[in-house]
Amino acid sequence: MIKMHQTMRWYGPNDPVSLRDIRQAGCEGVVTALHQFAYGEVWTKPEIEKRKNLIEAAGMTWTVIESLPVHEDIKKQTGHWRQYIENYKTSLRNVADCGLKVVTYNFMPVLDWLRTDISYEMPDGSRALRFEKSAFVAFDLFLLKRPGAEKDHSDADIAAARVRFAAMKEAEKKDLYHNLLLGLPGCDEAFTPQQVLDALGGYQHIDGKRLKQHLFDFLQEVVPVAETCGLKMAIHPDDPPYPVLGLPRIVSTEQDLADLLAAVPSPANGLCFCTGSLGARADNKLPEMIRRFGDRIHFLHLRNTRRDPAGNFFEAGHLDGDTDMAAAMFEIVRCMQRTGVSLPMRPDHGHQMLDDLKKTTYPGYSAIGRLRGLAELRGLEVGIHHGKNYE
Ligand code: DNO
Repeated sequence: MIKMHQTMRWYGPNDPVSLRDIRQAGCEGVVTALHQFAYGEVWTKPEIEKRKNLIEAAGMTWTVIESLPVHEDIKKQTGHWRQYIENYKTSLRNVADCGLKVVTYNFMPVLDWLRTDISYEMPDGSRALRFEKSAFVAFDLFLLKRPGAEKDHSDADIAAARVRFAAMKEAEKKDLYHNLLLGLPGCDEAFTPQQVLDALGGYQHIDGKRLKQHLFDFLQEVVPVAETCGLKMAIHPDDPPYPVLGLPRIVSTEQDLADLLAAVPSPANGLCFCTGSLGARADNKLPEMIRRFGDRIHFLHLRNTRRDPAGNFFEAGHLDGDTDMAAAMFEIVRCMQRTGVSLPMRPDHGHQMLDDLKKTTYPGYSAIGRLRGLAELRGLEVGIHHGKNYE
């Protein structure tokens, strides 16, 4: 019986959640990245080894790199993009030489993820991440003041955002602005609206079709290197999975996934299947997608969201929310028995709860909520194995 390989994300030695915590949660592996390197820089072998040794000394393996970031120049094909692709290849060779096997990355322009609220109170007092449509539209129109933003929102959404914004206190506006920019690289700094507008402006002439071509060009370059050195690439989907702030998004739907897998058909060109990101769209049927793409899934982020008709969603408990996690897990279990591959997984995010309510951790990455998620998912998997009905 093949089971998932359980991991948690670790942000490195400064993460308030320690390797020991992760080990005690029952993890066999860790997902981490060398955040000390700027985007586009080559990851050097001594630094990779150093991180690997730390993890192994704690009794686990460095199972997945998340992320080896793709420089904005590569996404836009501007500036030094060719050099950055060469650097990326060198980093791939270096991590492979150090024994690593799976590399996660994304191709989202400018912002990696977007939430309006990182401390949304659940009925039981725990806290979750949330995306609230009106607050987001208010940010776009009234805080960022993005030129042409009105064109991207319906009249009804603009009217709702106006009402929402009028009722906001200054502190709430400040939090909203801060939260929405947390997905920017180097988000510890304070970005001025002009800096953000400049970054967005870099994509003014890049529509979805063109960005997709840029992704395929990137894949054509790096996947053969990954394949030769025994690495699997795992692209993370867009979060949320639709265009935002006038930016194209191209890894959002079943068709997008099919396109990028077909563009470079090597098994080294695969997916980080994030049920939380993909599940924020009602038209993504996750169990069917796992069944279809199973052979090319190299990493699993398991998380759930609850959507509403107004376009809001919050991160629900791992077994709650709109994704039927049991059905998704059933397909994962089936896929692994068929391929014989133990897929690395991590419980993606978790509610801030219990003692963690007093601590400051990376948004979504407190220990106890993730431990709860992992325990629930692990139990679900064992239950499905016990049923032993993979058909
Ligand atoms: C958020 C994460 C993403 C993810 C990257 C992968 O919590 O899932 O930031 O790490 O998109 O490149």
